[in-house]
Amino acid sequence: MISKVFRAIIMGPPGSGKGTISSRIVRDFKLNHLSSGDLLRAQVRSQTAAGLKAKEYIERGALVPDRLMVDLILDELKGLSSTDWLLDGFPRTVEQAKALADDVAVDTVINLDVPFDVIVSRLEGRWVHAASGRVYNLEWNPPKEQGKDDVTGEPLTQRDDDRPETVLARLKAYQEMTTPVTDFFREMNLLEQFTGTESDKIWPHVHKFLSSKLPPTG
Ligand code: G5P
Ligand code: MG
Repeated sequence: MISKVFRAIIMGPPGSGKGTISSRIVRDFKLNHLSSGDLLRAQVRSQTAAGLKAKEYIERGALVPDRLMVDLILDELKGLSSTDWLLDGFPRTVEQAKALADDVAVDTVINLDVPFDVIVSRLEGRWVHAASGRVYNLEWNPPKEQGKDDVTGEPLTQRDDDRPETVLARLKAYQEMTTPVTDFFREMNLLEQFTGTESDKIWPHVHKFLSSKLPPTG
């Protein structure tokens, strides 16, 4: 069997379940998960030059400028060049998609098509473990112990950009800037669309699709 690295992208509106589905993909297929949002938030916490610049955009639910994003992500991907990876939240503009396509060959793009009306309430109830990116929802998948991460026991926090007015700005940015990216990948015959309102119903379809591309490891 020819051994080749596998490169996947997961896309979808804010709150569509990219992080949730990614953690299941990582569990079953052992891809390296790189989330652009988690990476940015780590840069903000460490107060790097990129983090300081990105902060004001993230806080108002706007997209961080392309140049900064492309440099940050392509640099991270260099470190993962010999591994299978899953990129979550990048690219988000056609400019970013072109820069990525010029640099690496992507095998597939998983697009989570979740209606906007179910998203806002999900994000109000989201709590995260910032260091790992693990996500919880008070109603849907609460932590075992209230306010604490299941794995480390560390405190959970809420994201600043999950306030309802910021969520609306993020959805608008998605509609305007990221929907054209799905067309870009569709034209390249790379887009696999998964439509639904519940991650548990979407997940078996994603699992089946990925199993046809690479064997599950666990
Ligand atoms: P992020 O961090 O990439 P978003 O907005 O794309 O942020 P987000 O909010 O991280 O996406 P998600 O990962 O798609 O959402 O969703 P999730 O965390 O798995 O699930 C959301 C919530 O719903 C959780 O509480 C989960 O438990 C719950 N949930 C999941 N499934 C279900 C279900 O079936 N039912 C229910 N009831 N609940 C469920 O980007 C953040 C910011 O960073 C910048 C931008 O400023 C962006 O706004 N940024 C970029 N800027 C420019 N270019 C880029 N490439 C950028 N990437 C990030
Ligand atoms: Mg996420």
